[in-house]
Amino acid sequence: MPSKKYELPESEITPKSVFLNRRKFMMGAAVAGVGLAAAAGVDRLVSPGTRVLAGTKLPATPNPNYGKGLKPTSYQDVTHYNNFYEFGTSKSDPSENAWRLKTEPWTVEVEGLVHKKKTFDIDQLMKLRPLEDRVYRFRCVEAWSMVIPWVGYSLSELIKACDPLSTARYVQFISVDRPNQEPGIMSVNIPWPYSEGLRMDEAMHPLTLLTLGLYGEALPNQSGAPVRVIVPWKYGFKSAKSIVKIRFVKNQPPTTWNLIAPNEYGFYSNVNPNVDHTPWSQARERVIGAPIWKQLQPTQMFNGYADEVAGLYKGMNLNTYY
Ligand SMILES: Nc1nc2c(c(=O)[nH]1)N[C@H]1C(S)=C(S)[C@@H](COP(=O)(O)O)O[C@H]1N2
Ligand SMILES: [Mo]
Repeated sequence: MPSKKYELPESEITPKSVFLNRRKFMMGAAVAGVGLAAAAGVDRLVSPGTRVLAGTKLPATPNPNYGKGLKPTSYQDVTHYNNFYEFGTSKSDPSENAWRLKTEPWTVEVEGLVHKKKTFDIDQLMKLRPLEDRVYRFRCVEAWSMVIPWVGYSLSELIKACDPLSTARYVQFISVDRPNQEPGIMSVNIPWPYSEGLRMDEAMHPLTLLTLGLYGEALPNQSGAPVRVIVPWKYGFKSAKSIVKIRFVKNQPPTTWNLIAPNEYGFYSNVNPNVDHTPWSQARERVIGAPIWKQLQPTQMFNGYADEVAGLYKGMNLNTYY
């Protein structure tokens, strides 16, 4: 019996193939790519980072409200084509280097304008709310996209548990900053620690996911272990990895890419085919791992989540608030 690691009795541990079949059953999703992912299980041994906490099966329940008709990108691509500048700027750097990050013990401090300032360890976060499997589109501002089966629950649950003051209008997320474990921090010249932020209503939106896993397992290091945020209607850089602080604030917080290039990367950074960010047009996206004739797809407004989130921006000019 595992001592903590979410106290799954052996009989309830779901092999990846079962996880995938269950999803197929739930949503009638196509499985071609998914079968490949299951077969690629051996590749996980390539990245030492995926062996720390990753691989721990999580007792998550599929949430059929998300991901209908989407086919997950292979586990191999999801975990070997990454952006995580703390480990270097190339797509393979995170899977090669992120094993250096010590993800246990880990705490997330909730601070700022809240009634209940709290420090959560990962075990507490795992148990705060029931874990869900949610399949989301994921869109990077570099004009590529994936479909990723995340594990977590709505960030709103954590926010409610901390009871923010009415003066808290924004939430800031701060990533871990350990030069001795994250080689990119010394070699990549951007303002560390990585910082991101959301308006309170965006953070409270049910789609915004406090993310602890993917493909039914605890997050591999290169994917932002042990905990990150996923905001599926925004460009990928809004989804901060390996977070150690959640801070409630009055004013719009500084965010990494906005500090680096404010003309290109706005605070909102909602996926929008009509607003370009040089050097990339955002009108189309390259679907990672798709067959060649389906690789180039039109970008969808709010990454396909317009029905859910367009109301958050009613009356705002999205060319100004990019
Ligand atoms: N701390 C931190 N978070 C980060 C980044 C980063 O460099 N550091 N990169 C962002 C970008 S640009 C993208 S596209 C996504 C990539 O997430 P993935 O590698 O899990 O697909 O993480 C985002 N979160
Ligand atoms: Mo990105």
